Amino acid sequence: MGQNQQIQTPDEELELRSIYDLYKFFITECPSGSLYLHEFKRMFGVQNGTPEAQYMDNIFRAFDMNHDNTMDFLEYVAALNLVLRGKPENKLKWSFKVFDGDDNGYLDRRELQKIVMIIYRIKKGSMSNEAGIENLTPGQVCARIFEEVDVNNDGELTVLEFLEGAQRSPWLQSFLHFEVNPSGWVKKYLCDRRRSMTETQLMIRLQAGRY
Ligand SMILES: [Ca+2]
Ligand SMILES: [Ca+2]
Ligand SMILES: [Ca+2]
Repeated sequence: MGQNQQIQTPDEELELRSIYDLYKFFITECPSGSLYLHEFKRMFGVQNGTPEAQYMDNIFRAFDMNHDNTMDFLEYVAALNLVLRGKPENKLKWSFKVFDGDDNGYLDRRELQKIVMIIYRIKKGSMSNEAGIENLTPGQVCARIFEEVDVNNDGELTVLEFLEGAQRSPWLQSFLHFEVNPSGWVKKYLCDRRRSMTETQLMIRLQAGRY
């Protein structure tokens, strides 16, 4: 007997539910339909001047696909869908986009070193053994990534080199898994929001036109 019905794991259900919630939150936080960087940071409770804020700068730029310095609803949902539900390859493409500070399609040492340093600051004191990077400086992490991934040795990584390198290198996989976890931020944000506002309160505010 064939099973035509797709079975969802509890995690997948949670993710679908999260995306639905994010639709609602976007509408309430951002009724104009466009979100600026400072609003994006405020939404996730990130303070200016912190390493998290620097990371958010890169994330925001990756979301803003048409480069108009605002994030619209479709960009927001497309990116979150990728972050929360994307295949591993798409998640890697996303990481590449976040790392590629000037968005020119190439990741150079300066860009990589900058993002690795930000990640180190965010994770300060909690570098674990799982990624095997606990004894490496950001410079050493950066050098090792280039050593493993930059196959044509031209000092820049293309998306293809990055994807193939991550497939070949368990070390890089564990590093990326360890540090690139925006879905964790999203889930934390949703939890905080659920705590601070019940669905009923949300509906009342919406109906009252307070957003
Ligand atoms: Ca945009
Ligand atoms: Ca670049
Ligand atoms: Ca290269």
